[in-house]
Amino acid sequence: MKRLGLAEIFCKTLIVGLLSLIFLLADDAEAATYAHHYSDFGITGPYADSVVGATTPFTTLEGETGTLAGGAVKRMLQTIPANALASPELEASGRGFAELSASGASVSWVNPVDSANTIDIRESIPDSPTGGGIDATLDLYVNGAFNQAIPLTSRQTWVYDGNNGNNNGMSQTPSTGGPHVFYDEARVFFAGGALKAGDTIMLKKDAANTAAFYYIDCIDLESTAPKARPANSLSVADYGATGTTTADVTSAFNSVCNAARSQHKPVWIPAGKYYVTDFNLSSLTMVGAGMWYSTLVMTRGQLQERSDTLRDFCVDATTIVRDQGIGGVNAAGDNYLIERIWSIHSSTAGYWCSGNYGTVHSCRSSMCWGDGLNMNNGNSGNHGNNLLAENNFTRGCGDDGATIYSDGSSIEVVNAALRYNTTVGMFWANGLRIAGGKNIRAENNLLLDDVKEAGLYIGVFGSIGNNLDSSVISGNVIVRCGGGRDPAGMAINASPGGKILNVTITNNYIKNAQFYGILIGSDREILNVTNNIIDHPAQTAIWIQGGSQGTAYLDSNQLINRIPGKLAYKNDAGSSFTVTWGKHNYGMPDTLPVAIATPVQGIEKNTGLAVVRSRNALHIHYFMLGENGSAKVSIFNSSGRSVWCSQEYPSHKGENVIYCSTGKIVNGVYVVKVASSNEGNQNQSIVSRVIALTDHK
Ligand SMILES: [Ca+2]
Repeated sequence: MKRLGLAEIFCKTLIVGLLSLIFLLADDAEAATYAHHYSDFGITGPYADSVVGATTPFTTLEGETGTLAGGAVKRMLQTIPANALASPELEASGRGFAELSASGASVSWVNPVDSANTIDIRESIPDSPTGGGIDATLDLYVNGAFNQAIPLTSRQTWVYDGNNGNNNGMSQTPSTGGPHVFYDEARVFFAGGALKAGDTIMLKKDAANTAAFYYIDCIDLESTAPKARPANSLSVADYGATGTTTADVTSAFNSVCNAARSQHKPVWIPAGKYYVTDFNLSSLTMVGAGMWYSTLVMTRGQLQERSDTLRDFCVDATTIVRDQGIGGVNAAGDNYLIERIWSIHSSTAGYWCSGNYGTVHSCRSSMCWGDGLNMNNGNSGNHGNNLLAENNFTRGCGDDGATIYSDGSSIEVVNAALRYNTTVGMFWANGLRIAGGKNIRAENNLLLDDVKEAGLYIGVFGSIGNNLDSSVISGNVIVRCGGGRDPAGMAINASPGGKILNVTITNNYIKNAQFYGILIGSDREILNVTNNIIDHPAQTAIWIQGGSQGTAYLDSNQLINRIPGKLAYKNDAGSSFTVTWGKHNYGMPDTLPVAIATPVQGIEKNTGLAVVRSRNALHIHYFMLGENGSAKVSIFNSSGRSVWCSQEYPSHKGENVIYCSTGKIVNGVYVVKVASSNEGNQNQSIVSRVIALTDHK
């Protein structure tokens, strides 16, 4: 069997992705500056330089990696809260932040971005005692000199779920209990102009900064410039909207849109802030001066996009809880493009998109109470064909970060893709979710720090969704994900009756899953799971829940950095879920507990000795009980002659591993023996196992 190399697969994916990226960015004069690579997550080898997630024009610096002074405290997630649902650490990017509570406490960084003129601060300040939030400032210094006081608010954070397990509670009353949604973002320009690379940025709690605490999760730094007005455009300023007051200018937007539609001209939104309710936006192009410059503040309704092009502005909303139907972009129709829009504080999805040939590209969603972006078939008879969400960035939203959703009351979603998107810290649902459809793809997405559910979820939308008929999940990187509601880096699950068919899961990297690496739990699945890496899961790497039905083929997957005592694989569904193992898995399933008939002193009787073969080596795992000591491994052929033996290795309590190159060992049957002794114990313990080496070509 020819094994398709990881590098080959990643390169193909990357080339396809980059070609489409270049095409879509052809008119973008603003160069993207920041991309994650697989090497950022400890992936080595020929594909370490491949891009994953969104390439963004901003660079993120974490609060917990800043320089602390004046009594500032670095707070990292130490233990997962008992319910694994909410804490300031759990909701933080990187699971950590800098706390500024003491007067004079500060966090600072060296600016890496040349000509940085904007900063977006992800932060948390306290709620008011009776709920509803407070306002406060935080002082910003540049190179040690006071630069500006940044206004912050907690009016759109701090809701309470009552500790009832619902986990999306929206009570504004602190006495309800179960606080969550701690972080908002403050977006400002640097007063006094752009910073140079190498300048020092400091956030400091001075006497004038009256909040009891400031949790600084991270900052985004960016160099941006206003975009030019398109030729032949109609400006909303000429129809009565100045962008300088909080007066409602919906009528001006209706007027300019009607005129633009009849004259076949684009609408121009000059820099400014415009307070609007839903207006008649359809079949036209609307562009702004950039997402940092032109802002629509939605006080009622959503942007109802129908076969339009929307580009280069921000849609903010005044919502304080979920499901008020305010804010965000609601897209349908044909051939639409939503590009470089920033959706903030919408009460539902940042982007809710159905129709034909719709694209959401290089957009951002922040603090939306619903999905960051949702590509779907609408509800009640709509459809979704050839939908693409690419290179988008979502942080701190309240449902799925990026999702494809096929509602059973509509025509099934066909040909939809999520690729090169980044999601960070979704506070309720999954980082990325595939919920039904046909020819669905999730490729090269970066999914970080999901709070309550899985980093990447594959399934069907509740009891009302279409089956997932075919899907490819490839090249995604999932880090520190899985929570109390769905405890896995990757979860594959559907409600009873839903079917998950023909899913290929390949080349994904699941690192530091907070519970399980991959969780399978459904009543009908057909899975092909190959070339994935599960790195240091907190629990079992692959767990098939009781009651699951289906089949899975697993080959060339790797489990690395397994925590001693945790299982590689567990099938609680028994014969109702059939797993077929290929020959090239590493770390599984052969590291399953190997029963040793007789209790053996010095080596744990229930785990004993396990041998895993990779392409060129044997990985000989053995377990020490009680105390540290030493061990020596020998391999004998079927005639009893030693063909290899190790040195006497110092060995520690728990799991140890010794590697033996198999380059000079021909195929055949061998006996592997480990002789061990604890410190101070002269009695050696010996366990052995018979293995068969066969050709791996
Ligand atoms: Ca952080």
